[in-house]
Amino acid sequence: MSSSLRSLQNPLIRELANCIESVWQENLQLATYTIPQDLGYIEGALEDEKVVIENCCYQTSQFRKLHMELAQIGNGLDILHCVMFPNPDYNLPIFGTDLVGRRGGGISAAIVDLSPVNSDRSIPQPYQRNLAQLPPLAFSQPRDLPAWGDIFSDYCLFVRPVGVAEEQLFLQRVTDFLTLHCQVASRTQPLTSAKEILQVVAGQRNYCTKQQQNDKTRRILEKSFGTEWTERYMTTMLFDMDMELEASDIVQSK
Ligand code: BLA
Repeated sequence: MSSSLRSLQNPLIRELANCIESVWQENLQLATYTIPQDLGYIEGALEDEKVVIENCCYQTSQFRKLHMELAQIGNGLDILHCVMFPNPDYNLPIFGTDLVGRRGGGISAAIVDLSPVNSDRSIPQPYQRNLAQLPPLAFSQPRDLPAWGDIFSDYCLFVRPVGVAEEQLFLQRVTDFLTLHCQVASRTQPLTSAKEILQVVAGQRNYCTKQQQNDKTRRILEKSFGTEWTERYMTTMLFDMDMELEASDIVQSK
């Protein structure tokens, strides 16, 4: 990924972007993912402020899309967004993280989760065993999830980290979740039953539908790019449902 935007961003965002990329590279066999040509690098203007978005995607045998986005809104706001969408025949949770911060200032929102897609809303055993062993963390400013946030697991961490120590604690927790996720995913065998595959599809569909309801993301993009473009971006680049097509191919070939 081009480091042009990253080098200008809030230091925690820069550190997290570097960390995500190295954990991916160390633990997964990354292959190219073709981003629609006009959505890789995007510039817009929000109330006369420039918005720059850089997208970086890969795919692997377990994941249909690994997506990291860096955005710079005007001179003030920096954003890191990252989601790992498993293939529909892998019963894996969805790793997601979002960081929203000020360029010479602090981070207002920091969230990370391994979100369940099972019909019983649980994450697979190997995750639970490992996550239960992580030390509990105390942040001075925990944040409440919005109503659509019922997609997140009990392990979800959503805080406003205050000071370098809390920022580093958050970074460490993301690294732990991500490393565990890549390692479990690498050992996981694909599902063979159509019924189970369709359950994963339904779980991913619910995740994407709920994330698309995040008005804070939508509003920022709409102000800069308009409603039509934003709808396309949120449903193709951020939270696409391409697993539906892939799943029907897999189920038919069985
Ligand atoms: C919150 N997301 C936000 C906020 C902004 C954005 C401005 C409000 C920050 C605050 O309340 O302090 C903006 N986030 C963006 C934009 C993009 C983005 C513009 O990713 C991309 C272009 N959001 C995700 C993912 C998760 C997520 C993957 O993209 C979780 C895994 C969560 N963001 C999330 C949540 C909130 C948030 C839960 C708080 C929403 C609320 O309080 O209503």
